[in-house]
Amino acid sequence: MNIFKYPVNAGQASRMILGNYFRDLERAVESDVIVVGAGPSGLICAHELAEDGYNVTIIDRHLVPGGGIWGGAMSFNKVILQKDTMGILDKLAVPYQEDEEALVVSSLALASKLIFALSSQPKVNIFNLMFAEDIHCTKDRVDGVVVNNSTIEISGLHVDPMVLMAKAVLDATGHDAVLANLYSQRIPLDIRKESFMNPVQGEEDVVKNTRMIAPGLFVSGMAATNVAGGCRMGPIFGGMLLSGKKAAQLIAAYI
Ligand code: 48F
Repeated sequence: MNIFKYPVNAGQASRMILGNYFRDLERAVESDVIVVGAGPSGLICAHELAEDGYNVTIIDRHLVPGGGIWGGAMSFNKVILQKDTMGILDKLAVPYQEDEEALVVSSLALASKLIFALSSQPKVNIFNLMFAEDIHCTKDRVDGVVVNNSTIEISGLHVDPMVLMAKAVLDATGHDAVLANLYSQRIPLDIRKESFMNPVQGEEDVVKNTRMIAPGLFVSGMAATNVAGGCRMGPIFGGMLLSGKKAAQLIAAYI
């Protein structure tokens, strides 16, 4: 007597995975917005845009989205947020504790709730293990991302990429500001590199520096800090969330 009344065989599983994955990937060929980098600022931006009805594709080069959230500070899995961000945490059902006039959050809870919120959004496609190796431009306007599989990047093999198109692209790649630097290699931008650690200043800087840096190309989070020369801020994450929210507003106004 079998335990499963509806057994799934290997061929079925392969067919369903391929069919469904490539259906999503084909949908992602034309999005409203592509977010490169699934750290806190990119995830929040994608979430806000999807809630406003935009089709969003997020790619991240790592196996697990979440960027720098998971590790907390020095691998101690807590992050700190300003009380001003309580509303965002409540909306995402992220649990927190108040301490010293700030909020203490499990980095595991914050990362997993954000990822869950996005993977449950029908307007969002998330592709992990996919990296941006270049940008697609039409007359200096960024309108796509050149992507490849991360395992190809790791192997060092020469395999040609593909292009995903969008009306706007967000560089949320963190400290490396990958897309801003790729753009600047062709059309120089004023990229200043991030400044010394100063969380109070850095948290203000990251939100203020979230902006469009070239037609169709926006920066958020540490990428915005890196471009504008703002201060580092370490394991305080309120600025990242507000940066993602601001990026979503700017992008929605642009497209
Ligand atoms: O660095 P990251 O978490 O981005 P963020 O939104 O947040 C910064 C904080 O985590 C923390 C901090 C808080 O005060 O300073 O550092 O600015 O996540 C960036 C994501 O981008 C991915 C990378 O794997 C990471 O998950 N990424 C980087 N380069 C590429 C990329 C690329 N070329 N293609 C795809 N993904």
